[in-house]
Amino acid sequence: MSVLVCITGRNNEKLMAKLQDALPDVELKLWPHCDDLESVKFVLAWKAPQELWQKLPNLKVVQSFGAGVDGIPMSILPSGTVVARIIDPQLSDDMAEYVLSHALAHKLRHQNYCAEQAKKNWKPRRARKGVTAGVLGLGELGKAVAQRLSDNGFTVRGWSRSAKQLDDIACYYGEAQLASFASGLDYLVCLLPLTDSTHGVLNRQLFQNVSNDCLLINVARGQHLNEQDLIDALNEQELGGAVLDVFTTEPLPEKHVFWSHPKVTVTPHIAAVTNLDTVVAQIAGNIRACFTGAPIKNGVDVTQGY
Ligand code: NDP
Ligand code: OXD
Repeated sequence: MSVLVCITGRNNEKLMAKLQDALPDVELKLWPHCDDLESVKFVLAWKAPQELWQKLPNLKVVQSFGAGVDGIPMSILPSGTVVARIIDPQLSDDMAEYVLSHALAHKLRHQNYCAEQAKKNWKPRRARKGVTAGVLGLGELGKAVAQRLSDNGFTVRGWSRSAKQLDDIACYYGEAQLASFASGLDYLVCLLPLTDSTHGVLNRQLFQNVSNDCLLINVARGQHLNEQDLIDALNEQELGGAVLDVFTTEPLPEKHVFWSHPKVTVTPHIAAVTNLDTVVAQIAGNIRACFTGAPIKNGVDVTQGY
């Protein structure tokens, strides 16, 4: 059995060294240096090229290098392949901090004061009053974000696929409750996985339910957002602003309107970055489990796509 690491767009030297330290007896191959794809049973993947997946007839486990699994085309994997992802309290904590910091910055009008400073304008204003925040997705990250916002004085709602009961969070679920969930929100955070059902969920219809001063924070995937709907909603004062960490095309193209829109804050997909020190043991554990037939941890439901 062989293990293939196929992570593109980053330098994998440290990861390979740490994984090899954790698994001294295992031969790890790093894409594209693998001439025997037929023997591969375990793939650690992130932004793997599409052509790879067709060439792995004996695949048993795909481990995402991140929390999301949308880059793994589950429908074409050999039947029975287990797909696992990263679940890490540090990732949830980082995400909660990112969202809270941007929500507070909007409340306290930090961006306005930066713009006023550039013009040498002394223009004091009160903080924004609205504190109702809604989190789309109440999974590992969404729950942590909802709790952090609630702990910091926000009134929080959450929306998920199945019904939930959480302390301090008003829980909504399913399509039928989406409009009530969104009604009058001052902050709208997206932490849904990208699936056929969530693609394009951040659209004009949803924006028309929230308050006109609402801050959208998209930290899930770029494809959740209808970009033109966002620009129209911002330009027509239907939304107060947007913080975007994820984009349909990453890196965000130089000419993209988001870079210079006065109501948009762009960050380069850094809201919660997979931490080598905390995840290597988790990944190595799943590689060992694949060898021994033990249960794989943090598997997703391949029929639901998350
Ligand atoms: P989880 O799988 O733990 O949670 C997903 C949540 O979304 C669940 O509450 C689920 O509902 C809900 N959901 C799924 N489909 C629907 C639907 N059709 N309608 C309503 N709710 C739905 O995911 P995580 O919290 O771990 O991660 C969320 C996403 O965050 C990742 O998929 C990834 O894209 C993104 N991410 C971004 C990062 C960044 O740096 N920007 C870093 C890490 C992740 P239910 O509970 O009922 O199943
Ligand atoms: C992830 C991400 O899914 O970084 O982990 O986006």
